[in-house]
Amino acid sequence: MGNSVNRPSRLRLSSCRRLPGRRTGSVRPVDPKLEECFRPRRAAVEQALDRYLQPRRELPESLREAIRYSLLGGGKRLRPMLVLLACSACGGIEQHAMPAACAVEMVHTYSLLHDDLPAMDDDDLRRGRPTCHKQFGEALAILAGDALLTLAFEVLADGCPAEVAAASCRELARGAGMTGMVGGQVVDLTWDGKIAMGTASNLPTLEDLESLHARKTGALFRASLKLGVLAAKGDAAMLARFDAYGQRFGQAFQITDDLLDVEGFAEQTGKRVRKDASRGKLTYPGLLGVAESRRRAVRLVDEACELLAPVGTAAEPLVELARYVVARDR
Ligand code: GRG
Repeated sequence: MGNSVNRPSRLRLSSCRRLPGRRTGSVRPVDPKLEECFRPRRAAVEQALDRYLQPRRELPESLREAIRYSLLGGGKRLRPMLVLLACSACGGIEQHAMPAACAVEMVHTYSLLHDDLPAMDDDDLRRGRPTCHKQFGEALAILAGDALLTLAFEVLADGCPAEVAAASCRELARGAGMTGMVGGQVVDLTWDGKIAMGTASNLPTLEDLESLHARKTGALFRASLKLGVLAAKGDAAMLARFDAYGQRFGQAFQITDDLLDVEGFAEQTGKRVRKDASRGKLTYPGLLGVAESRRRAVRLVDEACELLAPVGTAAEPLVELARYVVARDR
């Protein structure tokens, strides 16, 4: 990586606000000091993403425009944040994890871009702007997604030492692929009636819903944490600990996403709201009610934070990020 990227590798919450012990059971507003902690990392990710999209002679201009529109058009950058913070929590240098952070964001952006297509979720608003296919047409949106997915693996292969690159490509492929995000998406579209059901099936249960989201959104969060640990050359125990945190984080994120669809506003979320109920989609608030869904999300975040307690102060930003995820309004 070049020197132009900020180097927040040793930034700790000590430079923000220290956590007063362990709090449980409460959602609280996001501390503005937390933003101070995340801002330099987000800026570094934006710069690195931009650099990966610098003009290459062989790249058609229309494709470059569609990719830039989608990849650099906002987004919370949660997954890159998880990669970088997991790396530093394991004692690694965050800069070493930047290719992985960008690769995960590319895969995430591709998934949003394809998910918004008429054949899938059919959305016209994403990150507060018209979706890629609304702006550039379906063919280019599909191809921009394809290009982002493949670029992610090129970035990983080029940007990491061989052993780390191989392990990271494997984790990212598993998180994104048929047993991860793509598999979850297929189940979701099957429930939606957009993919034919193979065999007759009963009404989905809470267990089915959890299994769907574990794949559709959870697997990429878990991959993000594992990529961070791998970049720090963390051991198997670290991988398992951060993976367990990622599992709870992903579930809490999804429950909050469902709650935002019920309670949020498009101006904040940057995407259409109230669409789950109108489409008869199975959601956490639909199954459990709003209050129980919220309690569940908070409980999961508490568990996630407990899991990182043995890591100590190095994991404080991840604790804060988990708390943010259930308190967010977008
Ligand atoms: C097309 C293979 C394929 C998969 C699509 C991730 C996904 C699977 C679909 C997205 C549908 C959706 C809105 C799911 C809810 C959870 C989610 C991934 C929300 C968007 O993630 P954020 O909130 O988005 O991190 P930003 O824009 O902040 O990056």
